[in-house]
Amino acid sequence: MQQSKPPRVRLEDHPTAQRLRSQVSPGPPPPLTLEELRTLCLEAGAEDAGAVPLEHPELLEEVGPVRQAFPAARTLVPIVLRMHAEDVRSPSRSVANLEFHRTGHQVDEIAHRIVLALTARGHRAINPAMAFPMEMANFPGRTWVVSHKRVAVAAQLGKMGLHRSVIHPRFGSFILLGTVITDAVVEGAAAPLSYDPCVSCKLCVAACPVGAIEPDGTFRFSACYDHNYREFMTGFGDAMEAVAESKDRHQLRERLPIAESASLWQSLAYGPNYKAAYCLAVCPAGEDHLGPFLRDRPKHLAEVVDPLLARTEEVYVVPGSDAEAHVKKRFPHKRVRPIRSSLRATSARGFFRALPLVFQRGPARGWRGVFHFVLQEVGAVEFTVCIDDGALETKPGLIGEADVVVRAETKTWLEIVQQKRSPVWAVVTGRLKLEGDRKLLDKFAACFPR
Ligand code: B12
Ligand code: SF4
Repeated sequence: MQQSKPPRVRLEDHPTAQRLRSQVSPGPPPPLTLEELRTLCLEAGAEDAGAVPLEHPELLEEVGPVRQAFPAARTLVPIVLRMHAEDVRSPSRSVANLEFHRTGHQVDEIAHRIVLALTARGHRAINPAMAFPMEMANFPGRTWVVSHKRVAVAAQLGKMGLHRSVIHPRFGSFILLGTVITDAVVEGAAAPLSYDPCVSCKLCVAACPVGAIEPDGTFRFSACYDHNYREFMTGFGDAMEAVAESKDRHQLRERLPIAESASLWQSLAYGPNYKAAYCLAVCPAGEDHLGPFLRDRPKHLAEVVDPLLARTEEVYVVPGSDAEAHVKKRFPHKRVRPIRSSLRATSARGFFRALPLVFQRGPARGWRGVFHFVLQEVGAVEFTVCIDDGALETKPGLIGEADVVVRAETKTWLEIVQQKRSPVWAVVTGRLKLEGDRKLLDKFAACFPR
């Protein structure tokens, strides 16, 4: 028998709507003072906290992604949690990784408590992840909702260290960060930090196995990403490709030794594990850590830095990269593990944006070339790349006189870059049009090894 549907209630007649309409509207909550907000955060478990309006001039790049996640956003509330330094410094990386995970989970929990406390006071708020999960549909572009480092620095909680992590004046480098995004208006601003906690000792430069931190502050993104993040998304992709390309289990084991797949399993089961983070481990900055370093620097070197330098370990590098040259020269006792980079562009603009992230200074030294790219998608995407004795400059549009002009469909060009298609095939079939010195294009390719 067919059941008759109950009659639909109009919104005006709905009992919930009627009850709510009969109540007096609470009106907007009063603004919070910075001190009230800090107290709320500290009570929730944060060890330091601040607030900064979304319109802060240092946060321009954050506005789009933050509003995308929370259109009502007005204020960003950075929080700081301490890690236990001895754990992070242990040469047994499982100990360090446990501490990263423990503190990371706490950041997410505490940020959530702050969101609930703000909600109870009538403010709307969300807490994006400390790290993961991220917006992987945007990969390999920006996948994070908010840059916790930028927010913490803008709110005067610390300064960016030479190692490109934030150093807190008291807790030093042993911190993880979170950010609550709220529609609350916060009155008051923190006084600017009067000094930089980084003491310029450059131990982070010396300790990084892949040379990701240069003494002048340049951060080699791909070096850190390829090695330290081996068991995150990019290394996992490379491991899957090894499975696909191996003809049998013996060949697979040459590319993915048993200890590595066990380690990958551990990361998948218990949360991804970093391979290094030595830049944070060796850092003596911050009131809580500088004392022992000042009193006995050789002891710090012997007990903290040297054991990490002396570790025999796999170091994951793309063949032809600066990282490969660095590990071979500085750490001959570490084992070089050649891998394929999974940082691969999927659009012309992505290719252009990724160039500074995967650029290698070594193969770019001693020559100069200007390259014009005209890649066809829906319309043409044009950009100029100038390589000049180890330096890279990229600009939108076709600027200056080119030594080489590249014209192709974006799809064809990306397939050549990813070694799916040969450039000779593409030229012969008319899919790739090259003008100028082709040898320079080989030099160009060497600066972006895959
Ligand atoms: C992307 C990212 C990375 C990248 C890039 C690191 C970097 N220096 O920015 C990689 C994978 C290499 C990385 C490594 C690590 N990270 Co990380 N990472 C992030 C993330 C998601 C965003 C960083 C960010 O704001 N970048 C933008 C600007 C502000 O950074 P920048 O230094 O000016 O820019 C450099 C790179 O980001 C890159 N870049 C710039 N634009 C773009 C765009 C795209 C699409 C990409 C992919 C990269 C990129 O090039 C720049 C120059 O080299 C944050 C979490 C979050 N949601 O904020 C954690 C975060 C920065 N990471 C953190 C940590 C702890 C680490 C590691 C120590 C992990 C570990 N245990 O080994 C290492 C340290 C490496 C180092 N010396 O920086 C902490 C830092 C805490 C602190 N004290 O500041 C954060 C804040 C996580 C957290 N919630 O606490 N990380
Ligand atoms: S290790 Fe030394 S140079 Fe590097 S960030 Fe820390 S204090 Fe600065």
